[in-house]
Amino acid sequence: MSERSLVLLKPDALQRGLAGRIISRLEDRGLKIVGMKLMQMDMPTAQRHYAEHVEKPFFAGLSSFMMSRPIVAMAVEGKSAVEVVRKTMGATNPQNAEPGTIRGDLAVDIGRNLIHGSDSPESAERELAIFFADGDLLDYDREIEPWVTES
Ligand code: DAT
Ligand code: MG
Repeated sequence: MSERSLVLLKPDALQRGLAGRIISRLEDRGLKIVGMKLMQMDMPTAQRHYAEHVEKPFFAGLSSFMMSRPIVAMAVEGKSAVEVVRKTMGATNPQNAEPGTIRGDLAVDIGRNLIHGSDSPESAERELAIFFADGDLLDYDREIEPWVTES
């Protein structure tokens, strides 16, 4: 029943010190982190990840921005994770993103929109394989309480 989505915290998220707040919003929504790494994107990865946009006029700017500084790649899991991440992110152009969404609250420019989230379960599967090997993603339950239980 649960689903996984790829999330990228783009360079602006880390440069602006917003990584923690963005991750909190995803966790607050109930999503569980099942994979996470700090990395710097290279051109082969940018072309593969943004395959649908390679021919678009904005690809040059998009790819050079994505490669410019470190990003965080995350795999998040939960019920309808793909759609929940997209709704939590808000519209691609932050000027159209609703208040209450990550982009609607924290971003203003389509070229600096802080976060990527897969747009369908099929995209999620394809994109997760770009950033994570099978063994990188952990299958676990959240069952630790904030107190120690004596047995
Ligand atoms: P999303 O990131 O919401 O899935 P997308 O897949 O259409 O949006 O585009 C990927 C990224 O490319 C997007 O986050 C920002 C950039 N982008 C899209 N359309 C653009 C445009 N018209 N001008 C500049 N950058 C654009
Ligand atoms: Mg997209």
